[in-house]
Amino acid sequence: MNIVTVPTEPIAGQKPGTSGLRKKTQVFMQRHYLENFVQAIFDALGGAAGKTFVIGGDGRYFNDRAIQVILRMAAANGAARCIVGQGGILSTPAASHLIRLNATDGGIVLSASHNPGGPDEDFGIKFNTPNGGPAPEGVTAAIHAAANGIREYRIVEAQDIDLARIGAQSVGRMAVEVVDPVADYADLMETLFDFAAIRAMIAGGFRIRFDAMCAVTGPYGVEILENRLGAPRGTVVNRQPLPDFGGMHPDPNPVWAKMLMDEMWGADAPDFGAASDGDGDRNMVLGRETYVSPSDSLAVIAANAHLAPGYAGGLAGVARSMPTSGAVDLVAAALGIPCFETPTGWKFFGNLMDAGRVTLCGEESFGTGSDHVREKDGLWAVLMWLNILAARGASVAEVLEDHFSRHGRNYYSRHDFEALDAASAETMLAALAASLPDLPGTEWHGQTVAAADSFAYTDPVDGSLTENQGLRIVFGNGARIVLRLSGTGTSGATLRLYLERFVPGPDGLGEDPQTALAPVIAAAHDLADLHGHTGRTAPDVIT
Ligand code: VG1
Ligand code: CO
Repeated sequence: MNIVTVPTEPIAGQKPGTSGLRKKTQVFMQRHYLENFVQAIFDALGGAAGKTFVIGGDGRYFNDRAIQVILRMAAANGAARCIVGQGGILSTPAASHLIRLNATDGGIVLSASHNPGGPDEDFGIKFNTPNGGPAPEGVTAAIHAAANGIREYRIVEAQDIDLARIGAQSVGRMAVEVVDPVADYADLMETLFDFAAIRAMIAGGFRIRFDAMCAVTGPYGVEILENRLGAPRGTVVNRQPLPDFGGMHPDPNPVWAKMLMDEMWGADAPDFGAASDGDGDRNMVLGRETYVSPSDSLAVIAANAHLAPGYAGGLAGVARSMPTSGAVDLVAAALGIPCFETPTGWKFFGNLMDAGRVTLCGEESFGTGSDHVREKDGLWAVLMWLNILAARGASVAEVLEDHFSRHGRNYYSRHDFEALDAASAETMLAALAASLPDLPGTEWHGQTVAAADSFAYTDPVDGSLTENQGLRIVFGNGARIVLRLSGTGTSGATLRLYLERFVPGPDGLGEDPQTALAPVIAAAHDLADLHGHTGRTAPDVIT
C-alpha cells in the first residue's frame, strides 16, 4: 500500500454552517479542497487509525468521485473499515441508522441537502458522530481549526472501488463493504410503524403520491411504499436519483414541489401527497387540497404518535427549533411532557435525544424526526402520517381540523429573501439587534411588543452556550417575529423571516395564513426597515 503525503496550505472559508460545509461544486472540485477538509475531519477526531466509518451521499454530481477520494484518504489514515452505500447512495437518515446499527466511529455524508446539484450548483460534506447525529458545535469548531492549520494530507495510490457491487472489497489494507442503501433502513421503519394497517388502507383504495424529486429518496420510497406496503407501481414519481436532480430544486415545499401541489389540488387528486429533499431528511405532507405546515405536522405527530407501535409507550419529551411555531408546545403541555426550544439545526437535538429527554423533534423547515436515528427523517414522517391516518380512519384535512379545534391554531409562515447583499443584510440585523432593548412597549400595526431578544441557548445536557441564534420579537397578543440569516446558502445572504400568530378558536381557524399574518408581516418590515436596507418589499419564497 503506497501512502502519499501531499503538502497543502489552509484554504479560507472551510467553516461548517448549519449543516456541514456547503459550497459551489466547482469550489469543492478545486485542487486540495475536498482533501483538506477530509483530512481536517480525521485530524479533529485524533486520527482515523483502526476506526470504522459510514460513507454515502445523496447522489448529486461529484458524489461518486468524492467517495473514492475519501476512501483512499481513510485508508491512508489507517481506518480499518468503511461501509458505503451501493452507488455511493445513502440518505441522511439511512446513514445515521447505519452508523448506529454498526456502532461505527461516525460517518461522512456528502450532500448539500435541499440545494440544487450539478457542476454549477452546490455540493456539501458533513461529519456525523458515533451517535449518528450531525457533529455538534464543538466538533465542527475543531474541524474548522484543523482545516485552518493544515499542512499535509495523506492518500493512498489505489484503484477506484466498484461502487455498484455489493459485498467486500478493499482499498489498501482497509476493508470496504458496499451495502444495500435501503434494506436496513426499511427494516427499521417496519419496527416503528403498523405496516399491516397501512397496507390494508392502501389495499382499500387509499391513494398516495410520493415525489422523490430525482433525489435520494426514490429507491427508499419504491422499496417501502410500493414493495413493502403494496402501493401501485408509479406511486413514487421522479424516482431515479440523478446527479443534477433532473434540473429540479429538491426542496419539498409548495414552491419547488409545484408538480405535486398541482396534482393534490387537481381533479381526482390522491388522498395523500408527500415529497422529500435531496438527501431525504425533509418532508412535505399534503392531503387532498390540504397543506400541512411543518410546524403543525410536528404538533399533530406529537399528539398522535402513540398510535404507531414504536411510540405506543408515549413520548419522553419533544423539542423544536426556536423559529418553529409553538403548536407543539401546546400539545406537550396537554400531554404533560417537557418541550425544549433549541437553535436552528438538527445538531442541537442530539444531546437531548441521547439523554432520553426527548423522543420527537422538529423544525419549521420541513424537518421532523425521532430518536430512532439522530437526523431528521423525511420518509419516517410520511410513514408516521400514514400510520396515523390508518389508525384514525380519517383524512389529512380531518386530522388537521380536529387538531386546531382542540388546541387552537398557530398561523405560521416563513418568508425567505434570497441573494441579498451580505453586508446590507448584516447591517440590517445589527441595527435591529441594537434596537431590541428599546422595543418593549412600542406599538406596530396595532400590536404591542412584550419582549425582544437575541436567542441564546444553553444546552441542558452539556451546558454549552450558543449565542446569536436569531432575533425574536414577541407581541402582547402572542404573535411573534423571528429573523436570522441562513447558514446553508452558498452565495450572498438569505434572510429568513419567521412569522407566527396564535388564534385560540373556535372562530377564525380557517383563514389563509398570509391573511391571518398580515399585521405581523407589516410589523416585521417596519421593525427591520427591510426595504431601506435591502431594497426588497416581497420575499422570494414563502412557505
Ligand atoms: C436550513 C433550515 C434548518 C435546517 C437546515 C439543514 O438552515 O432552516 O432548519 O436544519 O437548513 O437542513 P438555514 O441555516 O439555511 O436556515 V438540510 O435538509 O439542508 O440538511
Ligand atoms: Co436535507
